[in-house]
Amino acid sequence: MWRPPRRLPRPLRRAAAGGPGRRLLLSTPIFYANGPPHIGHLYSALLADALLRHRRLRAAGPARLCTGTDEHGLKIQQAAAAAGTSPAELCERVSGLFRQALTQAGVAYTDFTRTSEPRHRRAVSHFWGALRDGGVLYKGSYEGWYCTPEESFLPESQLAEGTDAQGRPCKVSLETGHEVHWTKEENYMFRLSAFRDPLQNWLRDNPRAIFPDPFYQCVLRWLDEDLPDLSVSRERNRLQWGIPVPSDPTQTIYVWVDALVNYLSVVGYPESHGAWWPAVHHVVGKDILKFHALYWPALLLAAGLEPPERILVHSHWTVRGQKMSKSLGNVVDPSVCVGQYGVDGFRYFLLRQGVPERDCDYYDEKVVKLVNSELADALGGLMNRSTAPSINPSNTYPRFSEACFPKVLGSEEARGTGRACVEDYKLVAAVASLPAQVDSYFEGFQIYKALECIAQCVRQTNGFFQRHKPWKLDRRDAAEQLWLDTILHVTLECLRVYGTLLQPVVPHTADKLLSRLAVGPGERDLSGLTFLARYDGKPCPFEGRQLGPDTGILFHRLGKLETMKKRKQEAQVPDKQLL
Ligand code: ME8
Repeated sequence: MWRPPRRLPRPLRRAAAGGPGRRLLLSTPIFYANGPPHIGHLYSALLADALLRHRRLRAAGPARLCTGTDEHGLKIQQAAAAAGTSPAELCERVSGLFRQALTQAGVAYTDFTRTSEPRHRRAVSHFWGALRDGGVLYKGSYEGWYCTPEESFLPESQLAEGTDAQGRPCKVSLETGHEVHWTKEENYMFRLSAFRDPLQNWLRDNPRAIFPDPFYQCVLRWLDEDLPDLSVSRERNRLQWGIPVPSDPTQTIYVWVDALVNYLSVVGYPESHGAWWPAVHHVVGKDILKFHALYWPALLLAAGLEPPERILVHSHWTVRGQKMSKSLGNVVDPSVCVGQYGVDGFRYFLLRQGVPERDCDYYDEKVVKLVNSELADALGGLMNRSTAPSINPSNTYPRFSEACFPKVLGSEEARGTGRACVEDYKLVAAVASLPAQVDSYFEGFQIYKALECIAQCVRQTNGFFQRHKPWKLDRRDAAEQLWLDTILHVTLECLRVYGTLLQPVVPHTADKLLSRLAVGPGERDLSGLTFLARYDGKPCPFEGRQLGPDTGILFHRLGKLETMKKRKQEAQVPDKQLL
């Protein structure tokens, strides 16, 4: 019997995640082309997009973001039949909807793979050949409960009693509630059972390979349980819509093997993938963790390749406490939301409220409340107040006075001239440490925490502004003028840091803010980000600079829900109603 190596080759025992100059491939799942996109799909893509944008700002090395559509399998075949169209036509249409939804939400993907593309089919056939040559495939008679919506055989432990569409008793998937069907076929099997040790070794040597930690622990537990071999093909007479097994046209390659290989085909497998593989971080929902954390690394090892560097897992969005589903009619359409709340408004909401470790609930009122309070009022209000002509008539980045804001509170030199109070020093300390904090939260896949910290600092800055009431200071008095300028200087410095750090999440708003502050394109990256240099006795390149043109309100408050809902109805795209 075939046995995989007990230990992984040396290069596999590596530290997780990317140092400077390294390439990185970020991926989203490729989405099933059987129905239109919803906010869950967009959430995965936004997480990956924010990671990509953040990495680019750190100038951490070349990076790509791949996404796409998963177009083969029984699920698509049946959806096409039900819609009275061909699988190819259905996929063409749905794939276009995904592309459109991602583009509309500003997802800066560099690659979009459709599994029906010839380059992908070629990669899958080659990958199959590598598995076959590695001796990890065998033909066997397989029988079990198949769940078509999950495209997966399920063990008894994952089944429950339920009812079918006609109300008759049937077996259903415990996790998703979908009906399962007893299936008996001749299939090719993959010796997954032989990969327990290599997988355990991989995870032991790379404790940050699956993130956040609860999901890593979950995979370790799965590895202590039964690990049966995996059926990796279907009979062609049942499933025609897929890639045939090379040299056995009676079988179609299992859609999950086909789909997972997209991460390789996109980087030129089998010829040129070496430039990118295995420097890959997969962003996936918890529903497909097993496929990415068990099957995929095992398949890669069997094909002579290394497992991915990291798998970043997130939980699910529910809608008013319920699972999103077509049958409940509560699926939230991302393009409608983007139309309603704006690209940045909706991006901010999903990334600020989405917590990878636990499910999050969606409802419209929550978006309006959050976006209005944090983007429109707190951030936008601060920018508008601190740049208003009434308070800053010269429209310049004002000067900073060390006498008003001495390095040490209550220092001898500033006795009599120091105006800053304890809270102001706390603000400066908080903002000074913010970039490093945000960096580490992005690195730890906790973008929501990064945003929480920024929001907290914005609140503190508003407190600073409010506390010192610069609008009440008398410009005719030189000492007052100096303090007024200092208050504005500190506020604009804070805003410049927030604008820079928010670029990966709200790119348009951040651009507007930075442009208003006259921060040039070459001054917006994170590697060179300074804060309040003058406080540290260093020159500030912005001091005295003419501000950018006033382009109005930074972020418009969202209006009444009823008005927006009306707009939402008008925005329904007829094409989607067909699906
Ligand atoms: O599983 N909340 O595709 P899929 C958050 N084609 N994210 C959600 C979500 C929700 N309620 N629902 C879905 C497939 N997602 C396969 C993947 S990859 C090689 C093949 C997101 O269209 C989440 O990322 O069912 C989840 O893993 C993915 O969409 C599933 O998309």
